[in-house]
Amino acid sequence: MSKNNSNQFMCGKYQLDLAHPHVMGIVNVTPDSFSDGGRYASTEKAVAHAVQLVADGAHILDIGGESTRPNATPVGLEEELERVIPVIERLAREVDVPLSIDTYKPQVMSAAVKAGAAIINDIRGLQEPGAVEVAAEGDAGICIMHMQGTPQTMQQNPVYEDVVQEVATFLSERLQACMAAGIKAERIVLDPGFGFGKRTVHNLALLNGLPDILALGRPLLVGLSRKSVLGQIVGSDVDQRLHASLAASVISVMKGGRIVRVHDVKATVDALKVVDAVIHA
Ligand code: 9MG
Repeated sequence: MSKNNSNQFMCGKYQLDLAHPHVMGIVNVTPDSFSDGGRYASTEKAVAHAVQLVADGAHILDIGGESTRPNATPVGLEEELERVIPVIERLAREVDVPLSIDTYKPQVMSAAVKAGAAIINDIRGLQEPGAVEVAAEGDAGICIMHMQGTPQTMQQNPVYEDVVQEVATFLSERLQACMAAGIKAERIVLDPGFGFGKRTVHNLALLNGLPDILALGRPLLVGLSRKSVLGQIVGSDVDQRLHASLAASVISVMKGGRIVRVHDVKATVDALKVVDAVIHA
């Protein structure tokens, strides 16, 4: 145990010491409509990608079957289960890092945990009916994220009077609700939800305000990788945002973030080794 218990993150059979930054690699499981192999091919592709991310140094893998991009088309329950469960079952056998399920649907959370997921990453902060109860049943870690609106509406007209205060209040209320349902604080990390119902000005205020959110007492997960806020600052397309994403990860950790959710694992791991060395010098 480290001296500071608030840095410990309990997730299934894992205990992560978030005194050191951790990199969460993104694994999107989306069907490859151009492949003859159909479902099998998309499972194989996702598993191979995930195994590579672990080889690149990922400490956690986040597996999602429904895009959370603005205006993304929602995916039905059965389709989402068919996408993510075979991937989680395979990875639970093939890698030894915590697997996170990116979903807001309680049925997917439940099936994913049975299949071997150790973390539930919910962009809706466990607000769907039944979600808190499912999360409370087992010992999975939980990521509670803030979002204004839904992925279909969130970027239409996000408005805040004080974005840092409002996000902190929401996360504090959801933290209390989870703890009231029996989920121990050690199982919870908080996430301001960059890009989810936020304009550039809101995202930048939140990045500067991470210490205020950290004051809620739980470690912070931050996801800025390749997001449009970086594109707006740098003026680059989504596939040209590596350098901006690295800068965002470094700043996030310097400001108190402890898990960064990224596409480019190898480069991020190296960059954060430098940050970690400075923090602990
Ligand atoms: C699924 N997903 C996409 N972006 C994310 C972010 O910033 N945080 C978390 N927790 N999940 C995200």
